[in-house]
Amino acid sequence: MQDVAENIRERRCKRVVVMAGAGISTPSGIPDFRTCRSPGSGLYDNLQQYDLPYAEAIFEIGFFHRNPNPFFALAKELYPGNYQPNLTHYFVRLLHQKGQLLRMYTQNIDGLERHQVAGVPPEMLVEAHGTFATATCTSCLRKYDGEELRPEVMSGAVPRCPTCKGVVKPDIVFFGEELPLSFFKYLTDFPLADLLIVMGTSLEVEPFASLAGAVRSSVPRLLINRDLVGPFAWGRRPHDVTQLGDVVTGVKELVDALGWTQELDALMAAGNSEKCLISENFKTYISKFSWI
Ligand code: CNA
Repeated sequence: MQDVAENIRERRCKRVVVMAGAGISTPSGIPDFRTCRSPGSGLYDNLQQYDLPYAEAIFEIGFFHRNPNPFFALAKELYPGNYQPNLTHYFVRLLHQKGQLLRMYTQNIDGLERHQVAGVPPEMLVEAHGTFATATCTSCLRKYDGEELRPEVMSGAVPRCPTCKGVVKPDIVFFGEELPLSFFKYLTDFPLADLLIVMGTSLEVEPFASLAGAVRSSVPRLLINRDLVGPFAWGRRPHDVTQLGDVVTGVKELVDALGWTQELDALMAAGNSEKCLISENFKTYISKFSWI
């Protein structure tokens, strides 16, 4: 870890690729699939009432066409605005601000990395499994902004296209659907990368998982995760580094070793106060209508 930190600090690594999964958002309060599978998790318990044959059915396109209700129960929970980014998301933004991020590849659909949230610009981010920010009618293919669906999703209804009455599906990639074109940026990014950071993922979902093997064999790969996963468990390379345990603690250690702690704290504080300012402005705006 110290060597990795030194390489970043001394700017020997200037094309860092980050691969992330649900584990970076559990500290923000969003359960990952593992937690979802275990009874006792709020999300899992919520989904029980929908009688899913198995947890992953919620992301199967065939199941969705038969019964979209469980997916929209999850969508209501995960819709942008319900959760806040944590230190791991801001670390990626800081890496970008330092000019050392080549790209972040995330499997997450919570949007916490995004420009409007943790501040990773769109061109730096590949949301490999899609996003709630846009949506498409499953019948006439009309495009929608995610915000247009918010009232229906939040009221627990299945959003319908006003034109054809088809179900409008957020642009989340379901099992059995094509990955977004942006995913294929990996073809040029990974051979260029000089460091790969993998965090908060079980590396079980393909084709995303295989990207971990797409960097050159001389390139160091750093895993920050609760457990050993993918090639870190079965195909270690000489330059691989693993930091096992809580992801926030692991990233914090890296940030401390980099000497970036103050900058990261400032970035997070600014992010939080921006949100407070927005909500204060909103409160002021709303108070003007208090006579209603
Ligand atoms: P996963 O299969 O649930 O694996 C998560 C990994 O993160 C596991 O190895 C955990 O041990 C590890 N982990 C969880 N919390 C922590 C923590 N605090 N510190 C360290 N390690 C931790 O999730 P993947 O992302 O690998 O699987 C891909 C699926 C999950 C994608 O298709 C996602 O769309 C889907 N998913 C996304 C979200 C989200 O957007 N936040 C939530 C749940 C599921």
